[in-house]
Amino acid sequence: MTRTLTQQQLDTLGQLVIEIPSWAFGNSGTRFKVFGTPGTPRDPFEKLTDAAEVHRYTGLGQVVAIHYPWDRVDDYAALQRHARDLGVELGTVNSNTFQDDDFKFGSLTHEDDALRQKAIDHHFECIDIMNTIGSRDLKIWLADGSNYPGQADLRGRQDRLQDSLQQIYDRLDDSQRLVLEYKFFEPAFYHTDVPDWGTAYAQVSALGERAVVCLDTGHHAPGTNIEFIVMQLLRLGKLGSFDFNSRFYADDDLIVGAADPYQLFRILVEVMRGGGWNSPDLAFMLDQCHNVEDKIPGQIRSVLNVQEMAARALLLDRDALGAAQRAGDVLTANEIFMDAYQTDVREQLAEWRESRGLAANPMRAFAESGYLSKIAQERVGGQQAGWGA
Ligand code: AOS
Ligand code: ZN
Ligand code: ZN
Repeated sequence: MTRTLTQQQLDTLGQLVIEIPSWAFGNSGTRFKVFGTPGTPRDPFEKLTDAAEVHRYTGLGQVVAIHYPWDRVDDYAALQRHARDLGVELGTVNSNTFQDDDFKFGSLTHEDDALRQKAIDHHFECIDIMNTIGSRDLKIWLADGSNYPGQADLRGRQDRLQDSLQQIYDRLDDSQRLVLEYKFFEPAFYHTDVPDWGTAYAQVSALGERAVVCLDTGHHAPGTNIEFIVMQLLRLGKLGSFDFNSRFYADDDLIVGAADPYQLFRILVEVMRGGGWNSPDLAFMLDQCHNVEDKIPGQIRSVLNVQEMAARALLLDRDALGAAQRAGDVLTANEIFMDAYQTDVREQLAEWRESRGLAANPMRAFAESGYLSKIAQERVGGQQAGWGA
């Protein structure tokens, strides 16, 4: 069956905002090698200049998430002004307690009060930045955990985590949110202090209404039904944001929709079922690294993949699906679901883009713009994706 998006569905699609990570524009790699890319940004201002290219060609990527201290600058108001001059906006501030020797055995969970305070203070600094740039979300991902049974007191660490998060939460104002991201392994391999949505949910629920969970699609054991978790957190009013990416094996941080586009579709169906991308406030963030591909087109491909799957999720005939579900008609229900997933929306989206003054084919338009060779000539000595900060 051929299905096309209605004007109303296109309008809903037009409200999709994707938040792109500043760190996607720096060089990154694995523990084996970091390949440098000519033209890599030399500072956070240049990362924003590159991020704005994604928005220029797609009309998506209006918001850019920053990572502190990777994106350390003297003047955050100037960084926000620079973003706005480029037509984008700074968004989520991501904290970082995973690169400091002091936090080898934990940060917000640390046994040593002085070191735990240092980790809390780091988050206070992030909140100062948020206040300067007018950011809503403080996102916390912790590398805290242990490698060997017996190494750590699992329960004591949960208690200290709760106390640390409470202090951080209390520092936020009424318009700001604390977003806690979970991950079941890495860099710790025996236990992680926030391994799963249940732990994240328990921790944020104890804090208050403005504490929510971030679901990174690469942070689950193989075979996990991620869309079920999306549904449950939305149902509980506790899903605050996504870190979208795709993975084949571990936390691969590959282009969203590259490994398993059907999973992305299923997730977006639950987002629609839960109220859509703007209700409740849900940050559609990407958390990706481009190790071997060019970074700006890597991000353009990513936001287009999200948009395309969002369009297909909008095409799902919910009334017919509901009727088939109620009738116990398993195969018709599945057919209706697959019909939406298998609809090719690319041509319609290209026409729609053109009608909004955007390039029909953003990947090609960017490639033809010559931007990559321009920055390769202009910029020398780009930094890594923040690790050099
Ligand atoms: C780490 O695995 C997480 O996905 C975090 O979101 C982290 O802050 C981000 O990936 C940057 O390294
Ligand atoms: Zn993440
Ligand atoms: Zn991750």
